[in-house]
Amino acid sequence: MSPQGPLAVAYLDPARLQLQDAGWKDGILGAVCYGGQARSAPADDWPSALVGTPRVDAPGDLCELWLSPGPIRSGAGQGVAYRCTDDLLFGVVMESQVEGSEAAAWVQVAAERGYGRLFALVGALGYPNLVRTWNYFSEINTDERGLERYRRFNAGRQDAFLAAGRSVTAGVPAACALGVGGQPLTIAFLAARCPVLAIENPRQVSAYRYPAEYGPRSPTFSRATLLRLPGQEVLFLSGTASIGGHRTLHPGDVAAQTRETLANLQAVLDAASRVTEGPAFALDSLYLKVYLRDPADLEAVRAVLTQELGPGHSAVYLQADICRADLLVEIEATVGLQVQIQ
Ligand code: 3EB
Repeated sequence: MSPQGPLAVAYLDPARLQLQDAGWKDGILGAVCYGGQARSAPADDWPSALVGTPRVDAPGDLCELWLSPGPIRSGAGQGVAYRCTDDLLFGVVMESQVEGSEAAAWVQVAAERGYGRLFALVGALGYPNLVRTWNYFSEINTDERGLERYRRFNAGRQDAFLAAGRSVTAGVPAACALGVGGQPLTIAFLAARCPVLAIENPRQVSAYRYPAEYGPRSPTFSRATLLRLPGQEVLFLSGTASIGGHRTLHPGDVAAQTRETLANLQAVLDAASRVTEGPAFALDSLYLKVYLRDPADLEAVRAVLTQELGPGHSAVYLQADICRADLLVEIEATVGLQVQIQ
């Protein structure tokens, strides 16, 4: 595994990790392992997120490995395991459910604490710029004392940004937030020493400006971030769904939601292509991660992707709850780095 730039990613079945040579781990920043069978981390000596999203398009689990030619250092702080290069830091924050009096608004408390620890860590180590966060927790659409859990998560997340003295609009990370049964709050993140360029979608109201009908505190994320590393530009596209302006479009119609989502991804790519120093970003060259609320929608969604992107496109499908009850599908992607699929 020798990525050509400072950052690369590999996708493989975690069952195969043990079969590799001893030295291969040196290039790994961290891992996010997706799948219902992912009961244990592939190794305990680097940051690993275990995300219980069943894979719906193939058997087995999917392990996403973030790679760098290094040199890579390991550490832990604020209870967070991390690995870092001179440019980048990858870590995983977990907050388990607390029983008792706090349990009522658990996700809100957990998000505030988890992001608080994250900010303390990256601040102390000198990687202040959040590039990308991946957020997973259980029962995302469940009402928790009169407020949907996702909305409580948004309140806790935004409070942590404010408590850390951070803007909740400018330069916020690309992100996704998905519901996974039985999942403790799990936040995988990539942070950088260098500034990160946030990119918005002209077809959508910025999430951090969503009106109060979507909850008392707006979600704190950008539609995409562009990371400029030495000799490499990497674009992180946030989880993207069938939202126009701030409204859900095509409720109940998964094929139409998929087409709308692709139009949104295209609009974000167009915006990013206006600021990149490299060639324009193309939708059909992305490696897509597709979250489906209902696994029975696999063929309908895949048919749209094949029609719009051609049979050569790359996508992997996972089952998860999307953060609005009327959204059936959400798609995220990363582009500009070498992707190894094994
Ligand atoms: C949306 O556009 C759909 O709360 O971190 C997408 C990506 C969504 C990230 C988050 C939520 C988040 O509002 C949901």
